[in-house]
Amino acid sequence: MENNVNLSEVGGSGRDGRVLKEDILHYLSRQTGAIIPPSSPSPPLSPPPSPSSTPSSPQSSSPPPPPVVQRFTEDRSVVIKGVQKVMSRTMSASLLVPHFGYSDEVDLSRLVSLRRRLQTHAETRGVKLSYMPFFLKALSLALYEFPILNAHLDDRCESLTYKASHDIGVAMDTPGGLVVPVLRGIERLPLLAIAAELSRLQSRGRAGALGAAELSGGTFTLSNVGSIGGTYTHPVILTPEVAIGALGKIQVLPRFNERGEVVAAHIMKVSWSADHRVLDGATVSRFSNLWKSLLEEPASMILHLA
Ligand code: CO6
Repeated sequence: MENNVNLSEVGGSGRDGRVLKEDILHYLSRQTGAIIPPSSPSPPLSPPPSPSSTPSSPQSSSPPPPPVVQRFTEDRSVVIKGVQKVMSRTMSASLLVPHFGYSDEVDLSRLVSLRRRLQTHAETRGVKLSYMPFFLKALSLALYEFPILNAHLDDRCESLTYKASHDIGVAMDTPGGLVVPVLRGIERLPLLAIAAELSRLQSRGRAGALGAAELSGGTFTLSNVGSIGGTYTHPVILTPEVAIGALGKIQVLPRFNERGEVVAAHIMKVSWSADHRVLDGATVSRFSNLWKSLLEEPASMILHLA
């Protein structure tokens, strides 16, 4: 209960398959990517790396060692469970939705310099200010004008519920796999509070400690896969939501300024997917234009301060 572990997913090594404390510890260590203690009852997925390939134990200040590459010398089957099982279930349900995609590029040059200036202010308050809080705040402002994108559609496509609260799921890459914790009521939160909440959820995600309540009830999803790489993608809608956005890597690329000169611009691609049963391309294009304009002229967000 403390760690929100579903006991049916834990193999019991006790008498008659009873789940023991060490089974739970073993299960949690696998969720968090921690090293399984040698006393663990289950065998590892593949043979341990040879001593020559084992990285020496790092000093506390040194960067983490590169991940050990596991080479399989024979076929192995593993049971799909945990985060992967949830992903398989939700993504299969999503494919029943007729998706359409819409993409554009955003010039973040002004945002890059604004964030640089604000970062020190955030740090004095103990908060790490990444780009995500700006992307999320602009998203919330755009959803105010296009509430149909912040809605839930029932299975039979008979009822669309416009959601009052902007509860935004953020795709997160964790040692246990892809999870989507939800930042609730971001329409009411200032940038610093969004940044702090995102950091809190990231730490819980890294520790494999996110509970069902933090992982459900989103009204829209944003995936910043660009923090890893990529440009355009095709994100998959998390039902009952009706749209999702995915962001590519911010790249310095040549672009023309208003005087026709070539300048170095910070360009990010965005890809939206929307449910074509309730949304059309023109609506998503207008919504995307508004989100993009807020990020290209980030000072304009001040106009919307409560
Ligand atoms: N481009 C370039 N650099 C970036 C970007 C982009 N888009 N986004 C963040 N960053 C930088 C960021 O500024 C940090 O650098 P410093 O400021 O110098 O410290 C650095 O990357 C790390 O950022 P961090 O990940 O710590 O924080 P951030 O708030 O930007 O992102 C997060 C939080 C939870 C979104 C992120 O950590 C994460 O997990 N991203 C991966 C999400 C993912 O796996 N998505 C795939 C879902 S499946 O979408 C999908 C359709 C398919 C492809």
